[in-house]
Amino acid sequence: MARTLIIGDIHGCYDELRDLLDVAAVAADDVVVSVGDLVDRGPQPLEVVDWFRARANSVVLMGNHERKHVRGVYSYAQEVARLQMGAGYAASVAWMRGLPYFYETPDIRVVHAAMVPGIPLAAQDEAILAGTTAGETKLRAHFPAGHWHDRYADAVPIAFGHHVTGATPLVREGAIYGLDTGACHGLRLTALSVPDFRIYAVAARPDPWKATARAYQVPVLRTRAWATMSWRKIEDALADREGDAGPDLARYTDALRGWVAALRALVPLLHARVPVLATEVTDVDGHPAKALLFAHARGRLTLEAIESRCPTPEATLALAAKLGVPTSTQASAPG
Ligand SMILES: [Mn+2]
Repeated sequence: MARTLIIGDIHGCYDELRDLLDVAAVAADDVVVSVGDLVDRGPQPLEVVDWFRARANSVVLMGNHERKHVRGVYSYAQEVARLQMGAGYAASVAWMRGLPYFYETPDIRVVHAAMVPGIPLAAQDEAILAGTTAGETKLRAHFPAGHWHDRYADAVPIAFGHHVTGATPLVREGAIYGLDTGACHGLRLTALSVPDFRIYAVAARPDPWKATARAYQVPVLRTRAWATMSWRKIEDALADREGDAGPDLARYTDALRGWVAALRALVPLLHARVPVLATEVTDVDGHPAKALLFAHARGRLTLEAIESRCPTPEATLALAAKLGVPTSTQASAPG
């Protein structure tokens, strides 16, 4: 008889998914259900997504991590996943848009994060089901003390993920099955088989997210639009990293800070350039730097005025071009 195999948060851990399917001896007519959070943190998100997209008897629920991609709410883990998935990213996110928020059979209910007991799944708040930040806040309002699943007494048992329960699942037989056993943090990937209510689990590789976070520090920094960022934002972005510093990080950030310093050093040169330019220009009115030339003519050209016209690398380079100051060494951010 065909089973339903419900798998906890996979988070890009494709090797562990394959191990788990082997251990559970999944057959073609078994229904494989993911509680959601297929992507982010682990090494192979696209392989995981493609496996589910290609499998006929499968269901994937909307996790809070899929919601982030669907809504374009990016923090570091989403930026890494976008790079990992490369050319397959856009189609994967388009597919994520259509994911359901729950799955239900006469034997089992499945949600990503939580539900309010006693209310039908179709009437639940999607933010609570998916475990978004707003959903977590709403859930706390329903359960100011304790967990939603402590109060769960509905007739059909429920499986969910979202909160890491440790290396073993959170089980109250016949009632609740918390299946997020932290695969992406190096613990385990766990599944519940229904209707036999048997648990399968496999060990994860050593801390996949730690390794992935390190490996993608420089690739993620390379995607930043440095040229149009303020000096403060550049400094914040360089300081903002996830996990231990990877081997290439210091080299890249040093190169970028050197580029910023060279651009900042242009400002006094641009200030000093205006009086010289004034002696060269015959048609001040038609010159691209006419405002600065007029300010100089009135004796009002301050260093601060130049500074305020250089809020970003791009603006600094543009002003240098207007004033005829060569910038070949500062022209582009380090690659
Ligand atoms: Mn998760």
